[in-house]
Amino acid sequence: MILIKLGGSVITDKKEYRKFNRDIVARLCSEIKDSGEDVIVVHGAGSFGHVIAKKFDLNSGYHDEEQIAAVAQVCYDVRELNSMIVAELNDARIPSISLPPGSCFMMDDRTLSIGDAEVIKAMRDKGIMPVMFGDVVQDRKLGFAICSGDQIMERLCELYDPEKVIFVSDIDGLYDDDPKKSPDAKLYTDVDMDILESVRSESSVDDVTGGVYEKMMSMLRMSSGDRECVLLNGTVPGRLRSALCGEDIICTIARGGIQ
Ligand code: IP8
Repeated sequence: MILIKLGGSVITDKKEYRKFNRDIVARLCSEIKDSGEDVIVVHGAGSFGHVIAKKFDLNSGYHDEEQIAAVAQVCYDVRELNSMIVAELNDARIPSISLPPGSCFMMDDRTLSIGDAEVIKAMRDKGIMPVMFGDVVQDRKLGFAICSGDQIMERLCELYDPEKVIFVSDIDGLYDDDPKKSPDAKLYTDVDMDILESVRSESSVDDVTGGVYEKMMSMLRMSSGDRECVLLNGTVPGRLRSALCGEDIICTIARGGIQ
């Protein structure tokens, strides 16, 4: 089984509140179907989640009555995004059902627990893909907290021990500088813990690599043993299908886990 996260930067326009990239998602779903691989898809929230979550400081947990309406709005928005993605998966003949983490699971001080995976397993046994996504989840300590798609990927990795993990974004992989601003930025084809620490220490790239750093750490945690964790550009047609089929592509591969 291969675990795939469709990142918010590729499925939405992160600059515009609730802008869905339907054509790209439809193509990515066809690429998954064409590969013939058994997969589980998770997706991020993009502009359906981050805009309001940031405005109302939802990741700090409950501290203000005004946040409650914002929690409900974000949950509504990410469920709408999820419905559109599930529709595209079903259109591509990948039978799929929405599984909102915020409606099924709890967090404890920002850590998601999928204690009982029976529903996930029951769906998969019938050839149906449960589709989870970045959501606001009730938290025993904080009231509520943001659960990222990356954290769901890590839990699914523990449950399913996938042969490969793929993160689909809108950049070719991890760079030593922001590729959208610096045309000379160098792409890292392989990343281990040492390389990641050196990228972090370059002060000129802190904003961009701040987000990517967390993602790469999460990828490294999932890359223990023989398992490769791949970060690739889903805006380029064919790359996801090639990665699923084991072909060489432009990407960054995390290896070796975290020592
Ligand atoms: O896009 C964030 O999930 P991510 C979830 O996977 C929300 O980081 C609600 C902002």
